[in-house]
Amino acid sequence: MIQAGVAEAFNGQINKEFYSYYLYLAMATHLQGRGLKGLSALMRQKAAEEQTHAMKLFDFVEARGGAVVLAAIDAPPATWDSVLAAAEAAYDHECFISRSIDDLVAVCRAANDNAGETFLQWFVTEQVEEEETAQELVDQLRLIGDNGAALYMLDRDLGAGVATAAATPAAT
Ligand code: OFO
Repeated sequence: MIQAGVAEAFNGQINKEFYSYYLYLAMATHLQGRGLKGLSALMRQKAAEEQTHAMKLFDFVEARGGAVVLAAIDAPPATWDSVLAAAEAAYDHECFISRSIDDLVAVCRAANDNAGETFLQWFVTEQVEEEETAQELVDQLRLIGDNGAALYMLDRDLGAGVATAAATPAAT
């Protein structure tokens, strides 16, 4: 049985993951509106991942007899000044989520909740990858600068990558 205070902290993280879902969806539609279909598809893919993160936490709280309480999800921004600004916002958000996961691990440790702490290790590892991929996109966009042709090619390549990933069955 999960302790009430630990469940409350997990509920806070569930809300943040759903906010992440909203944030990436907002970026997806913003980028679609700028004609960047590949980047938009990448953000949609990330949004879908965030939904699975939220549901992993949701299922964990339920499995341990805790109460899942869904709070209101804040509205994300609707626009960004540039593609780079959106990518930087995504990177900053992932760093924020990493700190939040660390805080949640600390809550589990303080409550001597070994199941919670062990479960969260997946998220700790996932955040390393999430920060890295977000940083890579920022780096690529900084290199591209104002070069429209290079942005076109990056967008095309990212779109192809998302399509390939969608067509490839997940490893079991
Ligand atoms: Fe973007 O990461 Fe969830 O946790």
